[in-house]
Amino acid sequence: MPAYNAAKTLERTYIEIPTDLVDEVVLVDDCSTDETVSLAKKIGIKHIVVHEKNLGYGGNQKSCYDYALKLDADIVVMLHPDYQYSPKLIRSMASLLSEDIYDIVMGSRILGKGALSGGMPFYKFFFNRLLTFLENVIINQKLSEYHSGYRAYTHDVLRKIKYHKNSNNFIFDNQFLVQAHFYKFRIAEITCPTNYSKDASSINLIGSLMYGIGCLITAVSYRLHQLKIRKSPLFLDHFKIS
Ligand SMILES: Nc1nc2c(ncn2[C@@H]2O[C@H](COP(=O)(O)OP(=O)(O)OP(=O)(O)O)[C@@H](O)[C@H]2O)c(=O)[nH]1
Ligand SMILES: [Mg+2]
Repeated sequence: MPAYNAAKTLERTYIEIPTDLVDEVVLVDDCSTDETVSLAKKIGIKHIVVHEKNLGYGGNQKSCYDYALKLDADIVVMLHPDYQYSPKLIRSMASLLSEDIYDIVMGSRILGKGALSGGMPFYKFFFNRLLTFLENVIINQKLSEYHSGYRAYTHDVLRKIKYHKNSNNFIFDNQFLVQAHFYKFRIAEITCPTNYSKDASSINLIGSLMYGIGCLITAVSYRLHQLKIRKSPLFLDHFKIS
């Protein structure tokens, strides 16, 4: 769980995690100014990493995955601690990976009809659809959305993708997905309800704009790299000069 000021929703999220299936819960606190860390200790989360300064959503995930790899996890599920995504889907997501049908599972808010009724602001919905369309065309994929924060990865995916090269900001998730496509990992999507309650954290308008531009830059970088026109450090391992 990448956490930032998640005290209002952390416990609600944590108690819904299926503990019969999940071996370890890791929380990385990104220098929250609320009670996130003391609450995490109180409710019994064993693995807590605290950043001394705020690195951002991507920087937080880097620490999460480093820690998960140190624990030698087979399957790693990123779950936002703001109760935006239901922890009850972990079982379904993990089973697609454990059966070796897929390498990555995305919880998609766009498959199905729940995004707007779940409270997603209309402008986020609109740009989600537009960016998804453009990204699918540019990178030649067929995903229902690239912007969900509910994801499960196998150990191999986290070993292969050099995520430390990615941004420390929100664009991290998008870069990761395009890298996954580059390395030809098998990506599944399952439908997932979303909950934009007043307690859930949400990226602001400026952040959303920067994110949108970053998505397009990432997709175009991928295409240029693949065509061997311009190298991108995101995929550098695989760049071969012909
Ligand atoms: N905003 C923010 N969130 C962080 C940071 N580090 C970790 N997070 C966590 O990352 C999660 C995602 O942040 P949100 O602001 O909700 O962004 P989002 O869910 O991708 O976007 P929305 O769909 O608009 O909610 C939250 O659960 C935060 O607790 C940080 O530096 N800033
Ligand atoms: Mg959110």
